[in-house]
Amino acid sequence: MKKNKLSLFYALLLSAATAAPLMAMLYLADRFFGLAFLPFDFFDWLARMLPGSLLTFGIDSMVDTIIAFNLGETSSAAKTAEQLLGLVSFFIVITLIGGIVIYILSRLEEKQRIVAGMVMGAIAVIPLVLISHEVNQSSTVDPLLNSIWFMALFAVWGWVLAWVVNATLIAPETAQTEAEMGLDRRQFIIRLGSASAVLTIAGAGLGALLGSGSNDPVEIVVDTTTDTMSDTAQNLPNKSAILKPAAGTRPEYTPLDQHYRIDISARPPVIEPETWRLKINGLVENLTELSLAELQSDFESVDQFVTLSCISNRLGGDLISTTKWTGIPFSKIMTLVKPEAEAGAVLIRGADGFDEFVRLETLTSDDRIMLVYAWDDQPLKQKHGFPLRIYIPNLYGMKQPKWIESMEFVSEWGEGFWVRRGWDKDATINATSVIDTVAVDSIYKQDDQYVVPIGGIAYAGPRGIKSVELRVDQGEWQTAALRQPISDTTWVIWRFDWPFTGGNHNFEVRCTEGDGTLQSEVARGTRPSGATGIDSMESRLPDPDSIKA
Ligand SMILES: Nc1nc2c(c(=O)[nH]1)N[C@H]1C(S)=C(S)[C@@H](COP(=O)(O)O)O[C@H]1N2
Ligand SMILES: [Mo]
Repeated sequence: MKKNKLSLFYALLLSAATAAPLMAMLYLADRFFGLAFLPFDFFDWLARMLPGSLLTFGIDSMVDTIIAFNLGETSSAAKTAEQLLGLVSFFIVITLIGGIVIYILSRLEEKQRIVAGMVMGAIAVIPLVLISHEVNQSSTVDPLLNSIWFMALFAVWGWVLAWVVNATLIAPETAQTEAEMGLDRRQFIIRLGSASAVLTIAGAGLGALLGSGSNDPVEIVVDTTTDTMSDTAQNLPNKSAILKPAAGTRPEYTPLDQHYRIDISARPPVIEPETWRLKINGLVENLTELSLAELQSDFESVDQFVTLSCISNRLGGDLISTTKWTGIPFSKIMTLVKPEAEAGAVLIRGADGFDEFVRLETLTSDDRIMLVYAWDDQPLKQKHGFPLRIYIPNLYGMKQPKWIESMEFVSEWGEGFWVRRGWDKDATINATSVIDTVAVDSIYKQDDQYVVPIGGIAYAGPRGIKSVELRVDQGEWQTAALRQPISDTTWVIWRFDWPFTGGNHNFEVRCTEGDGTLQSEVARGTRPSGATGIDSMESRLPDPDSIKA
């Protein structure tokens, strides 16, 4: 009889076989009914609990991988990597819990196992229920219903575990020898594994197929023909600018579906526009609540073309994008709520639990600061902060909360989400310049000489760009031509047409801010204050004499 008890290793093996279908069921329910998907909640919770350095290390390693393997655009690939990490870590946790449950069950009387399994399953899920309750913002279902669903599902899971234990332990009794017993167990685990795989694939496949999109209830689908540029993109304020970008320069106005996205949740919070209110409280004379409709109709809207950059954007990276922001000037809110004299800062909270303090001094320093409800002339996309975010020029994205729920006027500034995790407390944008292209395919002849267009962007937030310089093979810095920017808060496109010589060349770029300050040439990584340094590119050019006209 003693031999019949399961080893911990075997218990874990059996448990692993049940973990995948369990996750598939969670996924199915999420896709069909909008129930919370525990694996992502678990990861979001981990991300909030882990020390900042570890979190940054994790994100950095993912970005490294993405860059190394050229896995496409950084921010969406990072989001996918996060979700994968969520699935893997959840699988491990479930396997461990299930392994322990099996281990215990195998030591109970056979009659007790089913009830004990169901009870243990339901108890084991309680911490996960609490976690989900704490962090989930994307489920469209009442939290109580979510909790009931989890308890029920995990009770069933416990029942399955008990069944698995019974099946494994009963079978060997009919076996005559230990060798046969081992064979039986092996056959059983193979069958269990196959059943598990079939269930998992069926569940996940069904979820992906039938429930696609059901999780984005507020995503407003506008029929924009994907290949053509939006009206806004075609009618930019600088459309008559003379200088054309060198071929291969990133789009001056980022197509909205290509705008980078960075935030702390595997899935963006879902906010119902009808019930959502912006709450403004704390040290103000007029405590105020505003609906989205009121924000849009009671105040005159303003527009600003903005380049937003993440403090995690590496030198030459793609966590920087440009679009049109629409909203109301923050000064109008100040007039409305009348801050008290002691107010020194505003604590802005997002629906995802993100928070950030901004000094009142900063909030009143620039009349372009605004509460934003539209991007690219459309309501904010869910992932970009629907229904409301803030724009504060001169600061990296980490200081500009999305999904704003409340703004509390407080006496003193404090550390916000990323500052508590070791990032710069001011997060002022660093001037940066980038080479996007050495357009070898666009070589052309000018005054009897072949030239190659070289181009890219330069950006110093609202401080503007005065000049951009390029140097080839460590030679003299030479002034590039600048395209008139879309606005005084967007990046500037530069271009340098170089009368080249054949062979391999090294190109470097640097810029000077509006007030004459040269950008930092010191090579420095993103953490804690944003990357700086000289961006460079190597390129091989043909021998001009060998080019046929
Ligand atoms: N509520 C909330 N706001 C947030 C964040 C977040 O995680 N939660 N991330 C910030 C960071 S780090 C950046 S770079 C910008 C990115 O905005 P985007 O994803 O719309 O491009 O949002 C900022 N606002
Ligand atoms: Mo960021």
